[in-house]
Amino acid sequence: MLLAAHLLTRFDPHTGTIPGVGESVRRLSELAGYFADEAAYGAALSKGDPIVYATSGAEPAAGAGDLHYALARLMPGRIGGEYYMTKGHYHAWRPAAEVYVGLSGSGAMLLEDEAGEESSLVPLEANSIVYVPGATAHRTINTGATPLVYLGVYPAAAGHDYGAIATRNFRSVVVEVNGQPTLLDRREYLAALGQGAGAYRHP
Ligand code: S6P
Ligand code: ZN
Repeated sequence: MLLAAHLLTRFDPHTGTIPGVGESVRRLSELAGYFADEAAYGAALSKGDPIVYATSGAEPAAGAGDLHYALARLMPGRIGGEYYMTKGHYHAWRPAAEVYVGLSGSGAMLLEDEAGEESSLVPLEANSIVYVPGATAHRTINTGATPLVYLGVYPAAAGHDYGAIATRNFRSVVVEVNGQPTLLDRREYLAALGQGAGAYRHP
């Protein structure tokens, strides 16, 4: 059955908003434990609690073959050397893949396999599409100076598993080194910060 109200959604590619649809907002205070440099995180939070990212989801239908999608706006910024980023997650239904379409701004997606052995940093910007395979942890990172806006499309049955990332985080961090986004081993970055490998939570 064609549900006319669900067939077309107009959105603003510069803000990642859908007129008339509320956003789900993630502020800096909700990202405790995600950024590697805990001293820099505490210092930033003492100055305010800015919005780091906001999402607007659409769930037109929830049948076995249906799709859900979400627009997101990830703000520019850094905590220490690490760029503003999303929490990141696996899909609760592990085989569920996802397609990301960059709409404005510039950044990247950090993708990791579940064993934590492989990390890929894939550019995400206007006119680019990133395919996230199933069973892959995915986090979006804004490496630019303007909001990074993108669309993600995923199976309605995907669900979100934040627990694994909240517990052990990604194996890699993306930090600015000599003005360039650089993928580093979390353990080595923490050692360089003087926080020691004890703060590295991946098994
Ligand atoms: C949903 C999709 C995105 C994220 C968004 C926020 O499957 O991957 O819409 O929800 O990038 O990230 P997170 O990790 O807080 O859900
Ligand atoms: Zn996802």
